[in-house]
Amino acid sequence: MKSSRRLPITIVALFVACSSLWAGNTLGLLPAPRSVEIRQGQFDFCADVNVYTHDDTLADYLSDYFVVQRWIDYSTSILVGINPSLDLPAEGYVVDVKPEGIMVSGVDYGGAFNGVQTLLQLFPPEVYGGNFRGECTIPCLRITDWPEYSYRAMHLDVARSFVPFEQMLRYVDNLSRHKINTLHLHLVDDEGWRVEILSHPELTEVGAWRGGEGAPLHSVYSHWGERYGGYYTQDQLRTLVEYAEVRNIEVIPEIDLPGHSLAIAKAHPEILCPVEKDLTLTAGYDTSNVWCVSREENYTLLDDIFREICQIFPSEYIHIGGDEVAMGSWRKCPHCSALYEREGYTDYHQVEGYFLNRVVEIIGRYGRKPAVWNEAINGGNLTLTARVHGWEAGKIAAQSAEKGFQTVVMSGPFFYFDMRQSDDEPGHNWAGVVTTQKCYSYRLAEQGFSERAKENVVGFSGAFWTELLSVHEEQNPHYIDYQLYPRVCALAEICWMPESERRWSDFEKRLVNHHFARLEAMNIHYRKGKPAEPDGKIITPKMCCTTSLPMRRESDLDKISRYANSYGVRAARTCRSGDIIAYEFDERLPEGALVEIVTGYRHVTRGLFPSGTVEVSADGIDFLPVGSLHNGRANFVVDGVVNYIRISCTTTGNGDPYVFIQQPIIRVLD
Ligand code: TNX
Repeated sequence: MKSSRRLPITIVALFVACSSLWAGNTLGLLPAPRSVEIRQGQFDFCADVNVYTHDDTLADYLSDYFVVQRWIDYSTSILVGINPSLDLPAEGYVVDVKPEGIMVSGVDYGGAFNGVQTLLQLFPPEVYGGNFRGECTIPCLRITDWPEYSYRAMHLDVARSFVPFEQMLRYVDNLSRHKINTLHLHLVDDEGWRVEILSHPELTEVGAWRGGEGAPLHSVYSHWGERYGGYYTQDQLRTLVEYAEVRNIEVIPEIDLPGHSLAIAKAHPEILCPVEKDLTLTAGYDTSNVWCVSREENYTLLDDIFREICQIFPSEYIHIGGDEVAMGSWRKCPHCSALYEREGYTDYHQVEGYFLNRVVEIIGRYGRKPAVWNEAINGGNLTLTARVHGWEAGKIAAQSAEKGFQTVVMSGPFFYFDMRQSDDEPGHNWAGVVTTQKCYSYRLAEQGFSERAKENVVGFSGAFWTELLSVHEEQNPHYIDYQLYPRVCALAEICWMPESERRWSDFEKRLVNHHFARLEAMNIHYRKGKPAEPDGKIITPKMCCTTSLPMRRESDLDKISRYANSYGVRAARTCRSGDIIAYEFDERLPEGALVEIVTGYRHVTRGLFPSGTVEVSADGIDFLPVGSLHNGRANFVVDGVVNYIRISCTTTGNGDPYVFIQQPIIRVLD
């Protein structure tokens, strides 16, 4: 919700806007504050400056950065306090710098915390190294500031890739430095159940791990054939909640329902609809992931789960999912289709609405409100108390707000930081290339929001889905930082600054000239710019691609043979051990050429050969191994006569009912 209390200073808004833009640039504050008045003189900071705050939590937090006194006396020159009588909206603060000292006052805890973040930005970046002992001068000034939106979030998917606990704390810490105040924690999905539920230990015993001997959950995305996963104990999650609270961040847990539930279904297959399944295309692996709506015992299990979730997380809202539900099983289920008839529904989205309303009732018993993904409102029967997260492209978020739902804007093409940042970089691609500038450019009216709908926007959220994290971390242990920063900086400002005052050119100057040095000092491995192209040039020698796999359309293989489909083409079933993909060239490949072999999608490691060998041959009879597949891929350098390349699969099943076939990329140095 927009900050409702308006300050008397709106009369001088124009002056304030100008001074804020100007001063923002000199000081490089990010997000830019509402108003900065620069005054005569300066405050000299040196090693014996003492900091005092009456708030013990803040004192602990500040002691990471400064020498903090536990008493106040004549030597105190930086004072941080909470003053509820300040005439400021929630989370607002004032920073007053005078020659004799600095006063940071927040209207509430969040305000004081935000003020501290601004204070830190007035120091040289080394302040982020901790225990700052340097000398510096800070110009006398008065900053008055408050956020435009009360919901300023980043999301983190810990299901697809397991994010170690310590890394999660670091994630929170760095967000808090950007005045982000919410962590939306996506705790469970098809690929993992990551929260300990004491009354149901089987959920993590089975659902927290995938791959390895006899595991009910198959390998996916990375670590093929190995046991991979992990979960958080309730104690850890409570520690996270406290750690985040100190940093003015609320953790909102998400249990994604009724779809995306393969991990729990592996522990409790009875939660699924009792329908016949044809598993030939997946070599026997059942990927059904939607809860049966009509099975009453399901709601008892859900009650057990949410009772504990609500004990761990004190947040007002609990996210209950609602996205991408494959409704086919409900149509086939005798009980769910009977429910459909009985309720007089006209659309299966209403069945989803029914299920989610039951879950709303459950969390309501524990005093909580529901948050959902935007599809949840498609049936028209979901309770209006739900807060809706608009993630799909286009006018989806606007429609939710127009219908009267409190709405969080997290539209994929602007705020999905799992998307790539240029064509050739790692990342998802379904929402296009998401640059920092693209994120910064989001404007509500341009995205279909009416004045009325704007009133229902509670804020913005970036998303970080982690299908690709565990794969890319192998090469780049700083993949999270690379994907988040500086896009989070843009998000932070969108959440903080009124839309009418945002200027990309001004933001970019502050980012590059001031904030990059801070990110550096925070030890964030942010993206510094477009990476260099690989050396050499790509050639497309005449070739014919064949496979032992049945194709959906035989003609698709011709496209691969002509290097005419860089997206890949789809075979009609999963892989089996012994499957072959082969490329036969008219002429031998140039000596020294670098060949990149990919099975599966290009950007996403799915639909691939989980393991296999790559061999080459001069005559198509005698083959020599040149590599084995890792995450469905292999590279080799042409050494000798190569007229044939053959990829042989050594695993049956890849979790999907298909394999994607790609053209090889052959690169020669100039
Ligand atoms: C869509 S966003 C999803 C996620 C994926 C994401 C990848 C949403 C509610 N569903 O399950 O991880 O795209 O970008």
